[in-house]
Amino acid sequence: MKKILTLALAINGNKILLGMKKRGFGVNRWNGFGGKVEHGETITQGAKREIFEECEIKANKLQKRGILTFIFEGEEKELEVHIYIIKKFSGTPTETEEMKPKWFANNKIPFKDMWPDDEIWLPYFLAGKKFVGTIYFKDQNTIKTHDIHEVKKLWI
Ligand code: 8OG
Repeated sequence: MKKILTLALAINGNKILLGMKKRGFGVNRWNGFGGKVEHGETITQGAKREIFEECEIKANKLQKRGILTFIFEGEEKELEVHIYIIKKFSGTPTETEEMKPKWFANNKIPFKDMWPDDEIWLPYFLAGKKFVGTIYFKDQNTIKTHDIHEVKKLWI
């Protein structure tokens, strides 16, 4: 069973916008904004809806940068996460019930309080590259293996 999710991050100069997840999957970790795509919406529409729900900014321009599949040992579900950069937005990132947004300098990204895979793919993201790959988790804190590589184009 495969679930489609979104994840969106904004960059401003040498800063990146993350949010502290206050509840649910990935609680107490800094992450981009996103969640499950709902029936009847496109993946990009789902990304925009989640960004607004989680930090009250309106994403006017998104660009897809990566597609990662997360597989957890012993679990049937697979997560296919579509990763976007928010190229233009209006409004001010605002704390909601789900996320507390904060800008971080690119050289002070709080990796120890993030999903362990972020250290692997964020360098591609920050370098403006597109990427695809699969991450196999032993549990939510431990990666077993991974295979991520740069691509010239994303087809979906
Ligand atoms: O709707 P929900 O809060 O469950 O969505 C989960 C969010 O977390 C969604 O934006 C996708 C994101 N996410 C995962 N796994 C991972 C991961 O391993 N790393 C990062 N950075 N984000 C993840 O579901």
